Amino acid sequence: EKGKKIKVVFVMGGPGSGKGTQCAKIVQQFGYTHLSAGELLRKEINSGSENGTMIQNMMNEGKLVPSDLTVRLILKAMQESDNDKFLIDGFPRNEENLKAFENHIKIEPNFILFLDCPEEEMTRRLLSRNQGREDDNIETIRKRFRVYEESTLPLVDYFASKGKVHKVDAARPVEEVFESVKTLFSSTEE
Ligand code: UP5
Ligand code: MG
Repeated sequence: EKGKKIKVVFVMGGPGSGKGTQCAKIVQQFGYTHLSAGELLRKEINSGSENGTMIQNMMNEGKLVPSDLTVRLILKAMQESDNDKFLIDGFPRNEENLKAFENHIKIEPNFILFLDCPEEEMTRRLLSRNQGREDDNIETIRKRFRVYEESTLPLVDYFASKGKVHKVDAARPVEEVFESVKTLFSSTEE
């Protein structure tokens, strides 16, 4: 609805930290619209878009696709929704992503949900996921972790310096993680 204040939460965390899993539960309980940048990119590949091959190649190398492309997909999905609150999952992943987002939309995230999980546990989860994701092989997983460490974690630190980060211990079972997530989201509903 026009004029209504839009609420955005960035959901950040490493590959396999449980971003998608927790977002699905937040949607059920709190009525957000879930936009996973990775899912939007995978849909773009499957739609036979002219960018499909490029996106697929970058994902298979664990690399980040050009910011403008990802931002365009996110904005389009936001515009197609009537909702006024969004979980943006797996984005931004580096400073350039954030700049591109800010250039297109004058919205500050309300806060960042940061799912903190050790690599060992994330590796275990990704290798046993079995959902046919081409990037769930040990070579690509290692590359995804490297990009996460080099580009995404510094961005989490940046948001933390602005007091925007709510860190949750994501190494626990799904329901336990969600208990913490639930407490956080309950405290931010007005
Ligand atoms: N699982 C979940 N929670 C669990 C728990 N608490 N205990 C035990 N098991 C748990 O979970 C992963 C697996 O673990 C599942 O089997 C789940 O059941 C289990 P999931 O919720 O899927 O974790 P998630 O953090 O969403 O992992 P995902 O693999 O999606 O994270 P990535 O960040 O790697 O993937 P994404 O799709 O976001 O990005 C993929 C690629 O797209 C990137 O590598 C990059 O190449 C590209 N990309 C961009 O270029 N730009 C972007 O902005 C975004 C993506
Ligand atoms: Mg995911």
